[in-house]
Amino acid sequence: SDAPQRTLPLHCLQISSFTNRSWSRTDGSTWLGDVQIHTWSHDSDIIRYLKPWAGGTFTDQQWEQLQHLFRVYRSSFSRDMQEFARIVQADYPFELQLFAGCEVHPGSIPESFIHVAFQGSSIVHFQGTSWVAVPDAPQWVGKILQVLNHDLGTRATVQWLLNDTCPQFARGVFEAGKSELEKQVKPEAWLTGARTPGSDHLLLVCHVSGFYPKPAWAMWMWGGQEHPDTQQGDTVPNTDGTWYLRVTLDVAAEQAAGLACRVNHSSLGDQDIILHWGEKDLV
Ligand code: ELG
Repeated sequence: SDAPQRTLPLHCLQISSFTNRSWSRTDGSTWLGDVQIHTWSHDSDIIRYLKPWAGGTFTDQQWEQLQHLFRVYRSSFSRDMQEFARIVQADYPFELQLFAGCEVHPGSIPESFIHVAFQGSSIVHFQGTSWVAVPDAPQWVGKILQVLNHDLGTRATVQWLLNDTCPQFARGVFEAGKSELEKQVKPEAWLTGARTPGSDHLLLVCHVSGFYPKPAWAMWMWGGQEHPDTQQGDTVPNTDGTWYLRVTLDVAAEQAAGLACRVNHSSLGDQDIILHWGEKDLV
């Protein structure tokens, strides 16, 4: 029997900015989990690989067919949206965002989607065989969908992209990039602290950086217990594909001694990093 195959969601983002009746630009990107694998610039005719394995298991011919499809799509999309903007008398500038992708689950059918947003709000998605307006979409969206859903050729192509191409590509690109996608990179951690002006408090910061994958855990500890006043930061990207996290603690200066920061990440196993606060960490 086939072993359950773990994969990652494949996501495509498209941003189209319409400045006036004659000028627009469309840019795109493809992501496998949190790793960007393609970029599609307005300035370029081709979808560019950001990873050597970004073609997945597609043949050059399959990839060339898709490049052609998306070239035609991009110019058709700009032309069609300018035409729709004229029909519904939309105000410039406006922005359309497309969020599309699929997720392949072991042992069940793949889930695919396309969501379209206008000026940052969801208006339309593709469901089954046609475009559908979201429940609270503006009135004019219905008018446009009548036209869009009339194009059976495009609807068939969208179904093919969602149901066949996307899952097939997602499986292949995950296989091709597996070793990089499943890499484990250990974090570095360090402490800084500063006096809070006008009080006898210290703001202590525990920095955790350079780790992959994204999930990480860090806590200020006091007497072997998690300090309840620990403030969790967001995990934000570094420029090299790794992640950065910080946790902070606001304490009275005399309570700082004896504090430590504890860090855990999948790359560390059960070897947590523990850093003890010291006067030397004051900046
Ligand atoms: N069709 C040419 O987004 C999201 C990926 C869609 C890929 C579609 C690829 C097919 C395509 O390029 C355009 O169609 C002609 O040529 C085709 C063969 O190349 C067929 O023969 C087809 O029958 C024929 O008509 C077509 O122009 C299409 O409309 C391009 C744009 C598709 C699209 N529409 C869309 C826009 C969907 C939902 C929501 C919105 C935004 C509405 C808000 C407006 C202000």
